[in-house]
Amino acid sequence: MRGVAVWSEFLERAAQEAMVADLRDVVRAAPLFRPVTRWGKPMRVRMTSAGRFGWVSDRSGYRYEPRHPSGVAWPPIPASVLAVWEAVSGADRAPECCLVNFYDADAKMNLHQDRDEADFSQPVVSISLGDEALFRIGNAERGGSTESLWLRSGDVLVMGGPARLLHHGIDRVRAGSSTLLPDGGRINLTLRVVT
Ligand code: MD3
Ligand code: FE
Repeated sequence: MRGVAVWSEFLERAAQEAMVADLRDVVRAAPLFRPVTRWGKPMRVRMTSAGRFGWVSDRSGYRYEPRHPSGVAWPPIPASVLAVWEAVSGADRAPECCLVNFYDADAKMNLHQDRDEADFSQPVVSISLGDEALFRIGNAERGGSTESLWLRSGDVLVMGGPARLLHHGIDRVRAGSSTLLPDGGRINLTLRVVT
């Protein structure tokens, strides 16, 4: 799909459950927070990170920081998550950030580009867990045609090469479509090389 490699059901149920358990440790050390845009508008998605850097947004803008807003270092990226990068990325570097996005039933993410990283030749790997979400992908420039795909729990995407700078977003989450998370919702992990 537009140069994005789609690995449907890459993770089986037991592997998804183990990854969620690992992510509970991440969120305990670095609690989810709701970033605001540089215009002060709260985002719909709650976030945290693992790794050497985490992605933050506030009135100063979007950037990577070595610490959670509370001042603690980000916890390490779980081995279960690193193993997915090793298996699918084809990259010669390790990821420096695992951004954790949590979507409740009403959350969405507007079309955007990921361009806060220094080296766009490095891919981004995405892992979906929990409720299904309608993913939309467009073009490197703003506007033009888009394509949509429902992402399901255990699906993995790899954005490399020209796909790395395509606009993308999440239009909606299908509440109650997965039993993975006891209280529902969707987790998306994106693994990135930052520097
Ligand atoms: C295509 N996350 O965190 S993952 C993000 O489901 C983000 O939470 C969405 O966009 C989510 O920045 C989409 C799939 C994805 C991630 C990065 C991409 C698709 C991409 C980078 C370039 C092109
Ligand atoms: Fe993105």
